[in-house]
Amino acid sequence: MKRWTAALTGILGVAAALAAGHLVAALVGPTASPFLAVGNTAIDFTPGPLKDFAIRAFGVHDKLVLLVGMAVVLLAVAVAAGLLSRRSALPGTVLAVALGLVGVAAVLHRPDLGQLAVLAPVAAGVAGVLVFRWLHGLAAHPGRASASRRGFLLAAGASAVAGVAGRFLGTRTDVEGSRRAVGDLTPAEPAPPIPDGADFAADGTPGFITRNEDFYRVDTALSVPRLRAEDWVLRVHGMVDRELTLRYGDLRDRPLVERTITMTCVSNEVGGPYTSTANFVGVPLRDVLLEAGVRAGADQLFSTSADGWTAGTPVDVVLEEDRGALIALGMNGEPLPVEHGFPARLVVPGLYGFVSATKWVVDLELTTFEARSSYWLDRGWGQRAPIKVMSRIDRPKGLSAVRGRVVVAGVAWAQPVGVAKVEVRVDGGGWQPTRLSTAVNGSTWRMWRVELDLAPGAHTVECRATDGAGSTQPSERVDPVPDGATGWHSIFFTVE
Ligand SMILES: Nc1nc2c(c(=O)[nH]1)N[C@H]1C(S)=C(S)[C@@H](COP(=O)(O)O)O[C@H]1N2
Ligand SMILES: [Mo]
Repeated sequence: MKRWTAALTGILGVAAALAAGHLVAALVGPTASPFLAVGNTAIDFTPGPLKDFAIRAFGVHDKLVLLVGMAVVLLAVAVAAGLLSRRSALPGTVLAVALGLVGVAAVLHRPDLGQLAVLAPVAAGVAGVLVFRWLHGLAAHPGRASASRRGFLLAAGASAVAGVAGRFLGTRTDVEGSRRAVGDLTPAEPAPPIPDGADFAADGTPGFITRNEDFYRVDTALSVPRLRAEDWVLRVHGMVDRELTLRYGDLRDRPLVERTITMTCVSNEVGGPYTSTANFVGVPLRDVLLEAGVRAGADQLFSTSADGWTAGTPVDVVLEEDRGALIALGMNGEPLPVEHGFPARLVVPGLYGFVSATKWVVDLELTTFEARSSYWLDRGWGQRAPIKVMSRIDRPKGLSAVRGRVVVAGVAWAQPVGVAKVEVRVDGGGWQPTRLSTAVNGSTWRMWRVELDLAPGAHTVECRATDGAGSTQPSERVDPVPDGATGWHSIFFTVE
C-alpha cells in the first residue's frame, strides 16, 4: 500500500469514528461526543499548575488551544495508525478500539452524563474499526484503484454528513429562542443609575459597565451547557428545614432586584484583565435560603452547575443582609448570555468567582466544608477566597513612549468594602495621591487618574490601593494560587 493511501485510511477511520460519536452523542447527551468528552476530562485531570499556565498564556483562548492541540495529536495518531497498518490492518484496528475505550473512560468520568452516554464513544469505536478495515481491504488490492477511490470518497462524505447531522441535532435545543422568549427582566428595585464621572474612559480606563460581549469569561466548559429556561429547575436541599424546587417562572415572577457588581477571577495576575462590571438582575439569594430555612451547623453553600462543576461558598457570607448575593437571571438589561450562565447563575459580591459565581446553576446544597469539597478546592485552590484589594495601571501602556504631561490612569477594586484611596509613585519615590472617580458602591471597581510632570527619559510608575476598611494593598508579590495574587502593578515607559 502506498504511504499516502495508508495514511488516508487512518485519517478517514478516525474521521468516521468522530462523526459517528458526534451523531450518537446528539441523541444521548451532546457532551458525550468523544472529542469533547476527552477534552473536558483532560481539563479535569490537567494538573493545577498546567491549567494556571494555560489560563495565563492563552487567556480566554485556552479552550480553543486545547481543542486545536487535541486535533493535531489525533491527526498524528491517525496518520501513524495508517502507516503502521500497511501490511496488516491489525495495528489500526487496535488503535481504533483503544481510542474508543479512551472515549468511554472519558464519558464515564463526566459528572454530567448518564450511563447511556457511553453509546457515543462505543459507536465511535465501532465505526472507526469498520470503516478503517473496509478502506484497508479496498486499498490493499492494487487492481481495484477506482473501487478504492470511491470507497474513500464515500467514507469522507458519510463522515461529513454524520458530523453535520450530529451538530444539527446536538444544538436542536433552542437556547437562543428560549432566551428571547424570556423577554424583559424588569427589576422592581433597579440599581441606581451610574453617575457621571464613574470612569475615566477618556483617559484609558475601562468604561464603568462592561458590555456583555466584553465581560471576561472563565470556566471549564468546552461546550457551553445548553439549558432552556422552561426546562430549568433549581433544587435547594441538604441542611434545610424544607427543600425547595424552583422553576424559572417562579423566580422571574418575584420582585427582581438589580445590583451593580464587579466580578473578579482569582487567577487574575497583578495587572491582569479578569475583572468586569455589570448590572445583574435576579432574586436575592439570602431570601431563597431563608425560605428553605438553613439549619444550624451548615457552613457551606455547595452549588453545582449543569455540567457538574461545583463551588463552595461560606453560608455566613451569603446570609449577610448587606452582601447582596444574587441568583442572577439577567445581565446589563438582557437575560444572561449563554456563556455567562443562562438561565441562572450565582453572583456573590466580594468573593472570587471560583467560590461563588456558579453559572448554569441547578443545585444548591446546604452542607459543611467538612462534608463536601468543590472543584477547585480539589485542585489545590483555597476554600475561603475573599477578593483582595488590587489596583491596575491602564495608561500609559507598558514600554510605550509618551509626550508632554503624562496622564496615568487605571482601575482599583476591593469588593465589598470599596476603594478609598489609590496612590502612585514614580521611580521608587514618595507616594502621591490620585483622583478617584465618583464612587458607585463598594462592590464595584473604582477608577483613578493623576497627571505627572516628568523629565524626558525612562520611568517606572507603581500604584497601590487602600480599601474602605483601611487596608493597603501589600507590595509582596504572591501568585494567584491558592487565593489570589498580591503585589503592586508597575509600568515602565519613556517620556520623549
Ligand atoms: N459552571 C461553572 N461556573 C463557573 C465556572 C466554571 O468553570 N463553571 N468558573 C467560575 C469562575 S473561576 C469565575 S471567575 C466566574 C467567571 O464568570 P464569567 O465567565 O461570567 O465572567 O464563573 C465561575 N462560575
Ligand atoms: Mo475564576
